[in-house]
Amino acid sequence: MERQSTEDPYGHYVAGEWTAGDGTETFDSTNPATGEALATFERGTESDVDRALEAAAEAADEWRALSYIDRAEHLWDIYHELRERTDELGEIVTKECGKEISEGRADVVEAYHMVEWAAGNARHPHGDVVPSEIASKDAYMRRKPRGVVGCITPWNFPVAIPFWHMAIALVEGNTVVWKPAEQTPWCGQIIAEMFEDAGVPDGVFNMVQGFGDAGAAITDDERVDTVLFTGSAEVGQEIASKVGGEPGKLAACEMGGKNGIVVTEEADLDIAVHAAVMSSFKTTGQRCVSSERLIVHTDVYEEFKDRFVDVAERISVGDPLEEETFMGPVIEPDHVEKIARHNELARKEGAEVLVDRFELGDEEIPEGHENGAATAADGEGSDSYANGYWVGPFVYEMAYDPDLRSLNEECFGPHVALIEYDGDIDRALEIHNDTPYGLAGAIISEDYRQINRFRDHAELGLAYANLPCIGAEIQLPFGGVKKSGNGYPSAREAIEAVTERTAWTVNNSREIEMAQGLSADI
Ligand code: UN1
Repeated sequence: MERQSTEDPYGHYVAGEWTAGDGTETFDSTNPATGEALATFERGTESDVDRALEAAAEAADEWRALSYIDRAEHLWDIYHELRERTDELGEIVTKECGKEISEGRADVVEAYHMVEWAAGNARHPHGDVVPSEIASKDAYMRRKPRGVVGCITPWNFPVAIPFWHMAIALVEGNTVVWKPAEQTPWCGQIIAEMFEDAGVPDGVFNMVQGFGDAGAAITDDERVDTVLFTGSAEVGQEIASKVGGEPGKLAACEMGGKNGIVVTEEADLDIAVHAAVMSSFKTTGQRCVSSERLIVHTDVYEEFKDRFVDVAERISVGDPLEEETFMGPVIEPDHVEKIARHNELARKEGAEVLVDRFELGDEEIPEGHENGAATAADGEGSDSYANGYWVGPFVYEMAYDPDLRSLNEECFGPHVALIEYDGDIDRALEIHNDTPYGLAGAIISEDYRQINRFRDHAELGLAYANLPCIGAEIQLPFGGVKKSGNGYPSAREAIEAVTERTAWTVNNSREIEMAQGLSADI
């Protein structure tokens, strides 16, 4: 991507054209490791969204008339491009959202896995042959696209999650209007260029850059048949209740969690510490599946605590472009403040603080990577990492109390509570399930009875045994229960949200015969 001047910001992609739209404001994409602007983008308005929706509605008939396989062909082009450009795009993900470089690449890999799944699925059966009570009747379930799908995606997986939503929606025959997260518009721009290069017909894929007002203009519009949302609990809840209340409109929303890992008295502590560190600190705690509660049996508590604290004290926070870095910066200054408020709240509620690296010492601030501070334009190095949004681990010990806000409210950062429990697996489950959320969680145990009890009774969408609670593969359902969401905006389950089911019944005789013994005499 060539850097443009602020006089010439990147625009929206609507009806197969690049457009500046009619907004008067622009915004910058920022490298969180340096605080420097990467590129400038038009801020979309309601009328920009209106045109995108119009284009999507107009393109719907022709797109749905194509075969599944023809639609998927366009996605295969994108699949190959994502594969070939994984390293380059991974670096852009890292520069724009601060995730360390293996995570930047993994984001792109996850994206092409989803595209592969969706495009490959075009050659799989779509629907069911269903038995009928009447021998002369044939009965089927057939799928049809719902129409226009609005996609609102977060910054923490700026390539993967857009494809979770859009690959399935498009292959199933829907047209799409997408708003990328305002923190990662550069990734949005690149993805839109891929759709353009893949020759997706005009109006089938539309992208409007912008903020929550543009997002609301998409979700609230009556031309949108399905909303797919991944992001914060507040916004997701608003969308789910608003859209859910409108007959004929569907929303599948996946939000955050206050995810927990249960370490039982049977646990292998090597696995426990490793899984807890991965779950709490990878992505600097900014996954919706990141863990903020470690619920540890009293018999192994002290040893687990010592070992976990030891790793949290030394884990590397640093240059996200370096392969050996474990944690990059957090996304933006407001997020640094939010994490500070959560750390403060824990203290106020009586936390025993075990590790506080919130304010990294000067010597811990990474030095500039030779490319790290580069803007999209100059590609030159600089040492401006001192202006990045750095936050280190905050680990605290807290006696369990169901009313503590610290144990219930999601921080979305490297902020984690150790909670000691005494008793059996049911006591651990009671503590584990006592949050408003239910997205991801794990049990670390060598006892299959404890493991199976967790599987059956943990209130979760994604449950793991002897693993971190991050790192789901795309072919599994991804969504949660309780406040974590009302649906699955990805893979097989997303098909339910972007298709209508027709119960299709055909009579093969010249008589009308009814089911349920209903008389057909007239
Ligand atoms: C998110 O945290 O917002 O399971 C998505 C994982 C990734 C997706 C995370 N595959 O960790």
